[in-house]
Parts: sequence; structure tokens; C-alpha cells
Amino acid sequence: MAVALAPGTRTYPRYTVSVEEYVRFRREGFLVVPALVPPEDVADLAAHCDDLGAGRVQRDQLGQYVAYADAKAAEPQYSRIHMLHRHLPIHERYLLHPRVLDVLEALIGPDVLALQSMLFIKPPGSAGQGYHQDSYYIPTLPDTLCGAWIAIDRADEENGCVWFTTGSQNEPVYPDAGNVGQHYPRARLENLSVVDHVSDTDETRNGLTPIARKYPGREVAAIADPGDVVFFGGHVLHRSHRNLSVDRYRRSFVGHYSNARAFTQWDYGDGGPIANDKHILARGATHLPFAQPKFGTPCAANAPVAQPGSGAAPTMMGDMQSGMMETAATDPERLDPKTHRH
Ligand SMILES: O=C(O)CCC(=O)C(=O)O
Repeated sequence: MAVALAPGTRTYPRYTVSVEEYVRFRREGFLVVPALVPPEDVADLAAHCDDLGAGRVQRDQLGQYVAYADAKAAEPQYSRIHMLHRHLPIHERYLLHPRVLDVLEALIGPDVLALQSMLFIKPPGSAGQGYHQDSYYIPTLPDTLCGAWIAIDRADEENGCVWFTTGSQNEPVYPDAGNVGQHYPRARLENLSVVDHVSDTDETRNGLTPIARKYPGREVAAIADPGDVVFFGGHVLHRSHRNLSVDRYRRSFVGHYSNARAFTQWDYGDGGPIANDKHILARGATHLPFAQPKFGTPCAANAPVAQPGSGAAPTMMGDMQSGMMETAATDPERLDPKTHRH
């Protein structure tokens, strides 16, 4: 008889990325891995969204980065919530989902840092997000950012799935004139245009539209069934359209990750000279500081350290605690990290 395991105690077969998948991720800038997250986990996430919608999770448990589809409605509906892994164990569990980390380890690892979580609850009729590049909002140096977008509902053209402009993953990151995100010094390229209105759903205003037009016919809808996970790099131009359905939500849980040996000042509106110590070491090891998962989800940060001579491969450097290591990270040229949001 099958035994239903409580969330957090489930075990998962390791997912091994194929060479073909690896090449597709590089060639197209994104990769859909079908059925990566099992149905019982998707059901947990869906039930959690229902709890949020029904007001069964107290507003003061949700932190400060909450967006509403219609804040003025009598019963305002959450549309997007950021960084809930710092407030609710279920978000930490899905940010550190072993099967998602298996893929990230192959695509951007082996050392993986978990930086951001987002929950999208996109109701019928709600707006999308215009062309943008995630590395613009979440800078990591060297630049290794990768999103993992877990479909809770089926996402397709009707209910506002994400679209990727294939080929644009080879573009540099374009700085935004409004400095909505950030302007880190990175590759100083001749003729690098400064754009504006990044993320604006109005194509005529969004400054990345001319960049997308360099790739005619190459915008692809990332159709995903529940449990499919869409991985996408930090440079690929992507956007989503309005949910045009009358009765279909488009819910998804999204994590953003970098290689754990990349430096970052980004901490969703806070940050500082270095912010690696705010983010969880999900896989592997790093010489940089990192944070522990607040709710104890198993990952590299809290894995037992292999003893010398034990024959086991070391998984991390010593038992570093959040913020213990000092690095010479301050660079006065960098702008105020308080503006770096996604
Ligand atoms: O889900 C969406 O509509 C947009 C997601 C996105 O752009 C992202 O996670 O970077």
C-alpha cells in the first residue's frame, strides 16, 4: 500500500539532465523539463494558493512584497508575492526542491545559491509583464542567474504563459534609463544602448522591443503542464501577456538562482556591499558567505560536512554560518542596491 508522505519528508529520484537538454538550454535560452515536480507537490502548492485566496494565511505572515490583481476590490486578490521563503516553510521547501536543484546543478552549478522566490497567482483578466531580462534586476558577478518556473496550473497562450525570444540569451543586459533595476559595471560594450520602460507591457514603450525585433519569428510560448518546470537564463528576453481566459488561473512558483561562487549585492531592496550571506547555499560549496534555510529544509547549507579521510566527497567548506566570512567586496562604483528589485 502506498504511504502518503508529509511534505518535506518526501524523497525524490535524482533527475539527470541530458546533453540534448543542456544544449537546448544554451541554444534557446530556456528549457522546459516535463513532470519534474511530482503531482503531490503541485497539489500542495495549489492548496497553499487556495489558502491564500481564502484568507487562511494571515496577511502579517506574508512579508512586505505583496502585489494585488486589484487592490481596491472588496476582497483584494494576491497576484504576486516575493520572498515568501523567508516567511513560510512551504516556500522554502519549493525554492529548495531537490529535483529543481538537480537541474540547476547541471545548468549553472555545481554550486547553487537560491536568491529569490515568487508566487504568481494570475487570475483571469489580469495583466502580464513586458519584455525584460532577469539579470538586469538580479545582478550576480560573474553573471549566472537562472530562473526555475514551476507550473501549478497549465500555462498556455490563453491564460498568459511566459514567452521567450530565443537567441536573445546571447544579448548583453541592457541598462534601463529609469534605473528601475540597476546599472552594475559589467561588460563595457561599445554602442550598448540604454533602454527605458523595461517590463512595460506596451510594446511601443518598452525599450527592449527593438532588441526582440532582431529575432523575428523566434518568440516561443513556454507551454507548461502542472509540475513542468521552465528554466531560463538571466539574459533571455521574456514576457507574459494578459490572462485572456474567463475562468482559468495561471499560478506558478518561481525561484531565481545563481552559481554560489558568484558575488551579489542583491537582496530584494536591501542588500549592501555584499549580500551573499542573505541567500541560501542550495547545492555544492562556496568560498563566499551564505545563509542557512530558516525553516531547516535540507540543502547544502545544512548538510553534514564530510570529514577528511571519510571517503565522502566534501560538500561545503567547513561549517560557515551566515555572514561569517569577510570578503573585500565593496566597490564604490556600484550603485545603491536598495533599488535592485525584480
Ligand atoms: O510568470 C510571469 O508572468 C513572468 C515571470 C518572469 O518574468 C520571471 O519569473 O522572471
